[in-house]
This record gives sequence, structure tokens and C-alpha cells, in this order.
Amino acid sequence: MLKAAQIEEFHHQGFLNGGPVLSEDEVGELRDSLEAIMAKGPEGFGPGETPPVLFRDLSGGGTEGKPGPNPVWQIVNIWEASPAFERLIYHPAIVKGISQLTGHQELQVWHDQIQYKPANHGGTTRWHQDAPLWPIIRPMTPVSAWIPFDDADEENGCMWMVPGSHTWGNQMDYLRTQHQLAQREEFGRLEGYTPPRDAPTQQVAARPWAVLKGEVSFHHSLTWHGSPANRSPRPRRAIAIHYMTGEARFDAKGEHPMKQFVTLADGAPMAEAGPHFPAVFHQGEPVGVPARLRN
Ligand SMILES: O=C(O)CCC(=O)C(=O)O
Repeated sequence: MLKAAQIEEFHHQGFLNGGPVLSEDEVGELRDSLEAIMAKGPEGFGPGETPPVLFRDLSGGGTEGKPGPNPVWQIVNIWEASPAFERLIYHPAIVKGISQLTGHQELQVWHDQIQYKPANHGGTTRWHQDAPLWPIIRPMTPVSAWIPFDDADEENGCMWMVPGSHTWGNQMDYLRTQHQLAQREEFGRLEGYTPPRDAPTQQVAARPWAVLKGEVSFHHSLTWHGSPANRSPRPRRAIAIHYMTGEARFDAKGEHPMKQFVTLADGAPMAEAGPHFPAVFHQGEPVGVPARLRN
């Protein structure tokens, strides 16, 4: 359970460390499962296996389907390919935290995504906001959980955040003008933006956001965030789990890799979108891990 002061901090800053949620053993199990999937690679899934929805290098530096020299491996819906990750999306402390921060009693998974920055040459995740990248969901999905499987710090490419930026609206056009920021030394140098005059936060003060392995960090879907390159000898492995509230409706105009699984009419509740979007919180309680997945 999050305390009232933590919830207040989240609403003020747009992000929050919710504390440890995974034991060493649980982190170890998730790492093993992730490494097994990395070893298979995007093309390594056999006919009887369920692949993740996307498995690609996000850095943009590759050609002809090959990764670039500084990859950021993105695996979307690893939960569909790994029982350990499927258990994780139901984690009671995580879904309770999302419920407290959104004030919603019904929650579903929108999608998850691994971002894996390999040791020594991991790439950059450019400054962005999440919600504008999700145009098939209305209203905007409010809060995500981010859990690292390595201590994530400035050296291995932890996320950076801008406190208060979740109150400034959709600023993706501005953030795209800052996509040259890639390395740790320069990542905080956002320039040329003035927050709306009536916004509670008037400074653009980017800061590194270190999170220990097995802790959960929550961020609002409009909080400015990104993560610089990993030049350290340690990998930086993490998952973001993006949740939807019971308010979410399908917007058929937009495009998104998850759209292929939605067969709803425009404006229909995403609660009816089917098995790729599992319910994890119902009537104010965690749904719990399905029986077939219990150890
Ligand atoms: O893992 C990262 O560095 C970035 C994750 C991210 O962009 C997100 O959780 O929305």
C-alpha cells in the first residue's frame, strides 16, 4: 500500500519510487526468462511457441532488420511469451499502487515492454511522453509501472524525469526537437521550453532517476522521460507495464502495434478487447495470478 504522502508526491512530481516489490529470487527468475528470450532472438520462436508482439532494436541505428551498433532491445508483451512475466503483470503490490495513483478500481494491461540496454554499448531512449504515442486509447492511460532487473543508475542508463512535466500537456513536438540528447553527460540539457504560465511547476529541471533492481517506479503517462546510452560494464534490463483503467475506450483512428488485436467498434470499452489485454484489478481488488500459472 502506498502512503498518502507518496500519492501526493506522485501527483506533484509525476513519478514515484514505490519501493521493493520483488525478492532476489524473483528478480533472478525474471532475468533468466529474459535472457532465454534474448538468446532466441526475434526470429527464434518455433511454431508451437507464442512470440512477443514486438522484438526489435529501438535505437534506429540498424539497417535491413539488423540491430544498430548501440541497440535498445524492446520486447513488447513479453508476458505472452513467458510465464514468469505473465505472473508479474498481476503482482498485487504493483496493481494496488496503480489503483491508488489512478483512483480506479478496474485495471487491465494495455501492454508491457522490456527495454534492455546491453553493457558497454546500449543505446538511448529519447525524451518522450507515453500517452501521445498511444493514440488508440481514450482517455489517455494514466500511470505505468517500471521495474528494473539491474540496479539502474546514471552509469548504466537509468531513466531521467522532469518533475511536474505531467501538468504541461502533450509536448511531443517540442521533445522531438531534443532528440540529439543521447549520452549521459548531455541528457539533462533540455533547452528552449517554457511551461504554461498557470502550471504549478515553472522549471524544466531534468534529473536522473536511479531505481534499484526489484523496486517499482511509477510514472504518469505525460511525464517527460527517457534514458541515455549505457557505456558501463553492466547491462540495464527493465520492464515497463502500461495499464489501462476501466474508462479506456478504443479510438479506431489511431495506429499502434496493439491495434491488430482489437476488433471492437470505435468508442467501445477496452474492457471488452479480449485476451491480449488481461484484467488485473476488479472491483477494487487484485485479480491474482491465474491458477494455471501458480508455482
Ligand atoms: O526503460 C526505459 O529506459 C524507458 C522506458 C519508458 O520509456 C517507459 O516506461 O515509458
